[in-house]
Amino acid sequence: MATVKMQKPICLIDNDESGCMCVRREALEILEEITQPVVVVAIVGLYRIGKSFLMNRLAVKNDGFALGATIESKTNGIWMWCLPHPTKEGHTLALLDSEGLGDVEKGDTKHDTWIFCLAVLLSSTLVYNSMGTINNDALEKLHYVTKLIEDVKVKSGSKDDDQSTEFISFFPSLVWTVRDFTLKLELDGQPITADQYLDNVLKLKPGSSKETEQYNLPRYCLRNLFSPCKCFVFDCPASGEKMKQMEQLTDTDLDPKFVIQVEDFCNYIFTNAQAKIMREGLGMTGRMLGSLAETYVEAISSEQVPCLDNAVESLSQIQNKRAATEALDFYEREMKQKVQLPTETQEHLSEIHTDIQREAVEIFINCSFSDFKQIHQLELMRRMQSVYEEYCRDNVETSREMSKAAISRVFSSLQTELKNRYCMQPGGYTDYRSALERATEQYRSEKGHGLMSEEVLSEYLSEKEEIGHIILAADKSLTESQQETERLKTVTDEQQRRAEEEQSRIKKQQLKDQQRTYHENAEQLLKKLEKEQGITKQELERVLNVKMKEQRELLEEGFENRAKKMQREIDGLKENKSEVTAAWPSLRSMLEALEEVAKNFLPGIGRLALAVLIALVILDPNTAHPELILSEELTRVRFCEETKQQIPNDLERFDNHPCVVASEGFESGTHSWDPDIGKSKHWEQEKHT
Ligand SMILES: Nc1nc2c(ncn2[C@@H]2O[C@H](COP(=O)(O)OP(=O)(O)OP(=O)(O)O)[C@@H](O)[C@H]2O)c(=O)[nH]1
Ligand SMILES: [Mg+2]
Repeated sequence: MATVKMQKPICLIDNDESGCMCVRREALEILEEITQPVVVVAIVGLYRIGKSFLMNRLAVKNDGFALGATIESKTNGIWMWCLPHPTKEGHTLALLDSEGLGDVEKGDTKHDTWIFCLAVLLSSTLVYNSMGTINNDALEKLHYVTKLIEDVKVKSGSKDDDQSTEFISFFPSLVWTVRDFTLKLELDGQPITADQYLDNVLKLKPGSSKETEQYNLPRYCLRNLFSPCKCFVFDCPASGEKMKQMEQLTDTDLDPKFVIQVEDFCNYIFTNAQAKIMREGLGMTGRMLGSLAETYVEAISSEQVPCLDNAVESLSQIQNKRAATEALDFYEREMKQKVQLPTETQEHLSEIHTDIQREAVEIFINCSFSDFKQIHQLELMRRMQSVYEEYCRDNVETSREMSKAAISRVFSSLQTELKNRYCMQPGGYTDYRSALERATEQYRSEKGHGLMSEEVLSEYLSEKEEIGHIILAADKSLTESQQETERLKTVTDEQQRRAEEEQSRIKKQQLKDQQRTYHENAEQLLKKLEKEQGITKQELERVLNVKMKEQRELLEEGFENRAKKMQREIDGLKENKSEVTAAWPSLRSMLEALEEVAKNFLPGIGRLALAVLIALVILDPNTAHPELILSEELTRVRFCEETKQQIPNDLERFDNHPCVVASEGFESGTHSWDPDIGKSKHWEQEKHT
């Protein structure tokens, strides 16, 4: 997986000559090269308060993002600097420095809102930079958050509903940095941390007057949308004169306290900022980040309301197409490199194909997401199958040609003898037969004619059958001829059997290959879906926790109505969570749907595929003995003596022996399952129908 090390930042998002927002081609080209997951850290905040300076520190540099010593805004649009992540191996750190908000000279609040929106939507960690203290003013200036909710939709078509629950899944975690912090971190005479300070500032004011509502709105939005919230406070970096040439200052010129605070901040970001994750847990690569930026900017510049769901969908289209192309390229490249035609057997070609196909499917599965109805996976399967079939045809053809060439070489002296009629004399038949057998033996002992060697030999020998009879008749008496004809029949039958066996093995193998193709795809898809279900559940759990924490705080602060309203969201989330678990059997129907389409180009899977469809044996949690721990998706069980779980003493539950009932419904077909027992020494399985 590739990363890049940019020497200096470049502009990612800017306005073109006509004033329209655009994504810079050079930046997209750089992102295109990054196939690693990216940790995207963006900074936003009012203009001229050291944002670019802080981002340079994250790049472990003094200069890079341009700083300005005048009152004029320095950074325009969004700038990008991609570097290998200093602590997370295999990750790229993408720093996004944004234009300062609220510059009265520019006076374009709409533009400011979009810059803010893009920083939020593209980043996995958002740094909000403010000056002095977190006062009401700083919070109110964060009205871009409220704007964001007005200007962006999660789902297309949704209008007035509270989308904050869905927003949380798309939103980055927030780090608040306060520069030139002048207050003492104390509350009621007790020292507090910067995080507690932020928590305190975000507390709501009781009451429902217009002013109070206005006061509460940004706080409520922040608490509701960003989780977790982290805060860092910084002292003033240096004296006034020095600050004018900050780019040239080394750490020794700066206030040591400030240096430590910056170091703490950087360490926190390096350790805690996570890679940007797409839905279903797929880590976003640089390439995907580029496509995402393009999609959002396109929506903004065509004055549409950016819709997060649509953006994700169009990103998944691009990404899945790309994943399928990459997987197919890999398959074609590897096959070209590893296959040498003709192969000695069909099995040999099949083994190479199976191994390469497994890796190709892996490439696709690892790089794709939200592949609706498995459209791209099926297309990849179809195209790989067609390439493979072409290899099979070429294999037969090449083997035919080589076998024919070998036959004319090996049998050439016999041909000359036949031409010169040497065999048409007494004893000629015996000579002819032994010459024929010798040549056949030599032909068989030579390797490299490929999988059609017996078939081609058979064809050749049956062509020669008639001449054999003529020689025989000329040489032997009638009785001897009859005896010999009978003996020859056995020899011919044997040869035919060999050729037929060869052909039937080829056909069987090709059929088996089709079933393997289906299985490989179905298995990898199933694993991915299992993983995604787990991630979806975790994400729901996380959002649920955020909401419950918020609800608790609302209750503590005396906002009972809001807390009640939040209960509805919480109930909805809980329902979603149980739906995810209950949706488990639907995975099976998804696999059946895959099979239904795959049958069109893999006719060999026929009904057999249904019969060997991976059985999802679901364990029944109501029957599990308390010492048995079931996996979340109810497909695995673990014995744990130390932890006797506190679970309801159900009537159906095993209480004597550590057992659990697993069930699966079948209507027809032969079914099999392989229990994976790991290193367990004691286990038993009983089948009841
Ligand atoms: N008071 C103060 N000034 C700072 C701090 N950090 C940087 N500066 C100075 O602030 C000026 C602007 O710094 P930048 O990093 O360019 O600020 P910015 O927020 O990126 O500015 P824009 O891109 O124009 O919005 C420079 O002269 C820095 O020396 C700080 O923590 N406190
Ligand atoms: Mg700047």
